[in-house]
Amino acid sequence: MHIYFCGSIRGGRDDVALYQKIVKKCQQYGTVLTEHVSHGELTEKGEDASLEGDKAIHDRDKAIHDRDMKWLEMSDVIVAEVTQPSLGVGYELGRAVDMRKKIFCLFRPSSGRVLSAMIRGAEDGSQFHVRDYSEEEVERILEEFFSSLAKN
Ligand code: 6IA
Repeated sequence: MHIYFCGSIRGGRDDVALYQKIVKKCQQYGTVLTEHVSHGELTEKGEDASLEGDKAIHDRDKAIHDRDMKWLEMSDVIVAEVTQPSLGVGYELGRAVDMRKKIFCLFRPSSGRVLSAMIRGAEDGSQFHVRDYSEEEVERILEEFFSSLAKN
């Protein structure tokens, strides 16, 4: 199984340790195409943009976008940690809905945030799922999700 993990990068890296936990758990069930999203050394700024020209930045970002869209097409399941708001994650989820992919969003109410209505409201009981959780239960919740997939 190919799994596409979504987590905030330029939206902020506060939850990167949790992304690592999620990716590690997902790897028990398949190949995580976007493992780098959980890498601690990937910061929201990335390479020093001041050393690059506009064209270089555009070319690099286009390459990232196009590669990610290819991976999204290839994936069987999308797992997204959506607590830290991220334009990129929202975009990926919208594209994944359009591709009719199976989507599992994880949100932590303990963050004090309120999840976007465009994510919460996309829940449809079959392809798009949103699950509120706390960090201690993340592994169990992923186990439940992947075993429910095996039954369908
Ligand atoms: O808007 P965000 O950056 O928070 O979007 C994060 C989401 O977009 C993740 O789920 C990734 O799949 C995707 N994404 C965004 N940036 C990258 C990236 N490099 N490499 C791969 N996927 C990405 C950005 C490096 C940059 C900080 C120099």
